[in-house]
Amino acid sequence: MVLVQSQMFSRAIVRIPSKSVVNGLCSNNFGPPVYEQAIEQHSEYVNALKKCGLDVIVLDPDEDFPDSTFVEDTAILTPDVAIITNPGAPTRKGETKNIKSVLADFFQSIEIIKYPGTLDGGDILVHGNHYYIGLSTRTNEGGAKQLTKILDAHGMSASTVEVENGLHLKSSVAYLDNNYLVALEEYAILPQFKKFNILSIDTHEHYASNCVWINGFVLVPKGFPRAKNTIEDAGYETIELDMSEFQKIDGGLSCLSLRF
Ligand code: CIR
Repeated sequence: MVLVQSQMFSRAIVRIPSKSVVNGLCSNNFGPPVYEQAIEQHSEYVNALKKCGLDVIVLDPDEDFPDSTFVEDTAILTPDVAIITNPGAPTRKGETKNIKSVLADFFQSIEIIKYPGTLDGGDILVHGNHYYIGLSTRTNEGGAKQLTKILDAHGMSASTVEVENGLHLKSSVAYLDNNYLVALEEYAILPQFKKFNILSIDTHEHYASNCVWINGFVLVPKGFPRAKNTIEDAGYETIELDMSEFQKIDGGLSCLSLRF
């Protein structure tokens, strides 16, 4: 079996939460995030990215968009091309406008997902040159087809996965490296993921299946001891971060940055 190493990252883009983050979209009853705590947790997140060796590009808050701190949803970054998404939630579509100009400094080739296709970055799981596209309430068939065509033109491949639990595909699945896939137990049994060494996460710790591999470290959310142990037992050094305020509005660790 070929062990696919994850791409080493050198940079990340993040956006500081706006005061309007308290109005972020949510599907649970945790109540609104506390702005000051969100700012503190975001700052710890940036420190963790730096500890992983990344140069962090920090964008100003955008009050017009309550969910704009979740920059991952606005673009897919590959070694050759950056793809600006068309987020599936109507209140998030405008978030892409500022990202394009930031990415233009780093990518010569920029493509765009267009209406009626919709696609959120949180639905894209990368494994080497292959991209798993989650079909969710945010990402539709049209968006998946457009992304597949763009990736194909750049020598990469894609396939789709139905997202039946969780907001995005990556709310439940994370690729680390060397064939290790962290997956919520019901995703762990999908035929598409049979070839991976699965680190299975039980339903009670579902939130922790959104973790992020960065240059050998794995960022994990605080308060999920079984998931943390499972990842550490596989040989990874974890960095635990308090994500309580972002969890309240369905945001996880991967959503807070674009890594490249
Ligand atoms: C939303 O519902 O769009 C935001 N409140 C959370 C987005 C989380 N993003 C992600 O999982 N990539």
